[in-house]
Amino acid sequence: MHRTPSLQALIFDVDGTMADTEEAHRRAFNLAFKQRDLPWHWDRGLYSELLRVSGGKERIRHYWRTLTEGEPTALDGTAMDDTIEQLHALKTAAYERLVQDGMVQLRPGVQDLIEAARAQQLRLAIATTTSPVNIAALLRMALGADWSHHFQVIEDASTAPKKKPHPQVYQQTLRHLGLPAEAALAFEDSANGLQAARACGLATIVTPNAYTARHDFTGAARVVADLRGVDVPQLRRWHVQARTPAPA
Ligand code: XBP
Ligand code: MG
Repeated sequence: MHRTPSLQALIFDVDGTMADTEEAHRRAFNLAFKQRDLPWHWDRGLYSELLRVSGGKERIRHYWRTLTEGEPTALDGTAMDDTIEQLHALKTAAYERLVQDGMVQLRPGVQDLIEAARAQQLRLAIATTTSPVNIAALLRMALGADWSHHFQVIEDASTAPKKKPHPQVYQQTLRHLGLPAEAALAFEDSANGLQAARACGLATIVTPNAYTARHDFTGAARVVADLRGVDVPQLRRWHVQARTPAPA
């Protein structure tokens, strides 16, 4: 009989899971558009739709294409690529300032769980589609200058260019951990993230937020409001339950 490996690693998504960052991202995108004198403004309703496209650059490109659908755009591909790169650099700088100004905190229970997991020798990893600058800005504020020592593997937009729901970021995380999916739990907030984790066979704990509350979380091992009070024994129980086939 195939024994389920014990729980050895926790793999965290960043945006929306470790912290409610998307409001800061949304403001940063709008600041960048303003800096480039573009008449674009992403309100919460539009941003909620645009969040179905993972990756800031991909999101800008998707939005731009919807604006110019059917029209011969004045910009050729290279000019559009350059403009998107410049806009995203402005946005990332604006996001970093907003985080440094204290706009974003870790969600309830996240820091306690990270510390408890480390104390109980669970390995920690990050699997995100966001940019490395954004991870550092958030976790330096939340966990201190040595934040990266908490995580053995960090896979992000710079190392896994194919964005969720593509499973690349989770595939690379598991490979660099040297673990099978059965030995880990993933933590996500969105349908794209859940699909990427499930595509790798990862049991996934979902903590929705205001932007993702209505997403489809079919296949999640658990959907909980947040990680408040969730400890390592609880995760071990969820891990065993997720890997135990339901009675026929
Ligand atoms: C969420 C994303 C990111 C952020 C914006 O990442 O899709 O694109 O919205 O960050 P995850 P960037 O939930 O996987 O952490 O502009 O750097 O992409
Ligand atoms: Mg997320």
